[in-house]
Amino acid sequence: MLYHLLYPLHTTISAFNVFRYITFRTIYAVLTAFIISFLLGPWFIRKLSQMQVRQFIRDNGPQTHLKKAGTPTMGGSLIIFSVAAATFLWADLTNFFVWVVLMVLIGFGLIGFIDDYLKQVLRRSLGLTARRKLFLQTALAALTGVLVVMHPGFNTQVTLPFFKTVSPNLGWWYVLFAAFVIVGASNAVNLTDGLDGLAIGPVTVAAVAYMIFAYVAGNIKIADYLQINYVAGSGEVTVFCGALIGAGLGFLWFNAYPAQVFMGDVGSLSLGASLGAVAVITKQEIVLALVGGLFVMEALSVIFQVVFFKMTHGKRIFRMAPLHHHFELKGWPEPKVIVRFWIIAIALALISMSTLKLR
Ligand code: 57M
Repeated sequence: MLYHLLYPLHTTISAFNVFRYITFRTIYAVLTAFIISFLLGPWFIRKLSQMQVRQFIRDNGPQTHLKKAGTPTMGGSLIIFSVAAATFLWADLTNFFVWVVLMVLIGFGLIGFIDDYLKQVLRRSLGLTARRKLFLQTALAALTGVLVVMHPGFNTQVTLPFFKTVSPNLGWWYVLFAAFVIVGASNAVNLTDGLDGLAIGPVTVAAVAYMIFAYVAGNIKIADYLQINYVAGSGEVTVFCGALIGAGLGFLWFNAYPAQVFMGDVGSLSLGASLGAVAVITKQEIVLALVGGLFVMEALSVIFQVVFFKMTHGKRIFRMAPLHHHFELKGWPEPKVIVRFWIIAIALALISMSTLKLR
């Protein structure tokens, strides 16, 4: 919005030329989203409490979690509001990809919202059935895939990290692939969201990595120099990633141990899906498994645990899945698990950035 209002005035006020730059607008998107979520946070948490939007805790989890009963949840709605408002203010709203990522953020947010709402109304920790949730997620992710594949100039090749000459062209199969990336990311972040700050920290780290990927993919000179896929228009997604970072930090302020609020499915599903959509748009799809390696680890721990549990009629690989519960039950204090997982997420994001050069 500000870009459309103020940039045209640069002919009279030359300082307004600065609104042209993605870097400038991204910095302000970070700050705007941070300030919104930080300032509205206390009011929003109070409202959630008054409306009795409080977490029900399952009694089969680690005992340390029982004291978390009653913590307000669905704080993800504030993250979505902050990201959308900051993107709206600072991005070029004629850009197609900006609308695609906003659609994914809000659409997956709605799915999560329905799930959370059912949990609140039914007053138990189960919401939408897994099958219904997966159906809604897949439908929205496939629509996203169709929209990007149909966008003029978008190529359907997949970028393999470390191999610059191998990039298979999937044609229309790319829609399925994109849907898999988006749904997978959405669910993996959801599984990770089980300790204070455990999901939002690595989501913010991944948003930093994708902010850089989006900037280079959208800049023809840098993309050419690095020999990566140039995606015309994807540079504007940098502003969206900036808004994610700002909103993520603002939310972490309140979600840090001991959490005053949880994000709920409305937050975890939408944030994961948004990262997936950004990975698709910037053509850094496979590397998401590395940037978000922590989420992959958590999801794999669940898959292995469930398969092993079924095959052996009740034996377990981990004390409890997802992985963070395993370490909790081993006696690590919650903040130790959280910070160590953050350290892993930062290291993985750094390694993933090196794929821009190591090709
Ligand atoms: C949601 N949600 C948290 C909060 C958050 C297939 C199975 C492994 C699925 C998995 C599952 O349901 N995972 C997805 C995880 C819940 O948090 C709410 O949910 C939102 C995210 N969707 O925003 O609203 C609890 O997590 C804790 N929490 C925090 N801080 C936060 O900032 O402490 C969340 C955010 C909160 C709070 O305690 O109540 C969750 O864990 O429910 N299921 C599981 O994770 C279960 N694992 C399991 O059953 N494992 C078995 C299987 C695989 C064989 C095993 O290993 O033996 C465990 N989860 C819980 N208790 N709570 C086990 C039982």
